[in-house]
Amino acid sequence: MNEKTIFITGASAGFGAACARIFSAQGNRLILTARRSDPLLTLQRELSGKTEVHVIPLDVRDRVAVKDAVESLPERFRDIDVLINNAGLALGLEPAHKVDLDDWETMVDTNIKGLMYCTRQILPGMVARNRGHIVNLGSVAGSWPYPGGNVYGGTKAFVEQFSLNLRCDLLGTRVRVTCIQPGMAETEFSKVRFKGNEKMASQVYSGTEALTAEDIAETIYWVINRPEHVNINTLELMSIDQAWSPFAVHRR
Ligand code: NDP
Ligand code: 8X3
Repeated sequence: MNEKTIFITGASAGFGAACARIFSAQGNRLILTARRSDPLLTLQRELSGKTEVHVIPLDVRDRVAVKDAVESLPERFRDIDVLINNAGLALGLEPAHKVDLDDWETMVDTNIKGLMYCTRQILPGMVARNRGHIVNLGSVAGSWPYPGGNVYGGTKAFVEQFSLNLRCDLLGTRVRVTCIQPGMAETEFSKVRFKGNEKMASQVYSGTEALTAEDIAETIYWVINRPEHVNINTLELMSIDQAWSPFAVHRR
């Protein structure tokens, strides 16, 4: 693959950090963003022998900050070839009538609006150059309902449909769009969902061989490295230890 400039949101942990590592190996230029700057700087030090890394502390919920971040990129990082819209989170697993409304709002602001802001800011350059690839992190939660999935699953259903609709708008260009839909993967995801409760987080993966961040990064690597006329629309993957359950039935 030719060298690319890759903009990753949520690169301070999990899938985003794993993507940074796998793409650094090809000598791609990386723009790493997330709210926490310390892990980004650590990653920059780790990868700087392999490739050029530009770090931007960025909260994707801040529309003005997203615009400033993209507009003030150094010259060498300006022509973004790949946008990995990965920043996202689930908060809580409560039934809808008990959730904290702030949690719902944070998920909508991050998983939907943040992804929209980054896409709208970076896509025009891709269209003008007639090349590019946007990879959006959806989830199995966007297709398959589960108790407590309420707004998190709703945001990921948005990500899938938005990705497909982008392809409709981009028909006739060489800009590709892919929605990756992982199942259970062991990262900081559950620690965030359970607000720092490590015990509850570890129970999610206990006794299973969950997907890893590297599994997702390798999948994204594969998707991006298909021949340029091939667009992977959606790609769902799960651990061998995860599947669906029968319909739940309430009996009186
Ligand atoms: P992690 O919690 O390990 O990483 C999430 C990343 O998102 C962190 O780098 C975090 O950085 C960043 N982030 C969160 N909020 C913001 C924000 N407002 N602005 C910028 N960055 C933000 O989770 P994963 O790596 O597992 O998750 C990555 C994506 O994959 C998410 O969209 C998630 O919904 C999705 N996903 C995860 C699955 C899983 O089981 N793990 C399965 C399916 C999908 P910081 O806190 O520094 O801002
Ligand atoms: C994360 C996977 O099953 O916890 O998107 O919703 S799940």
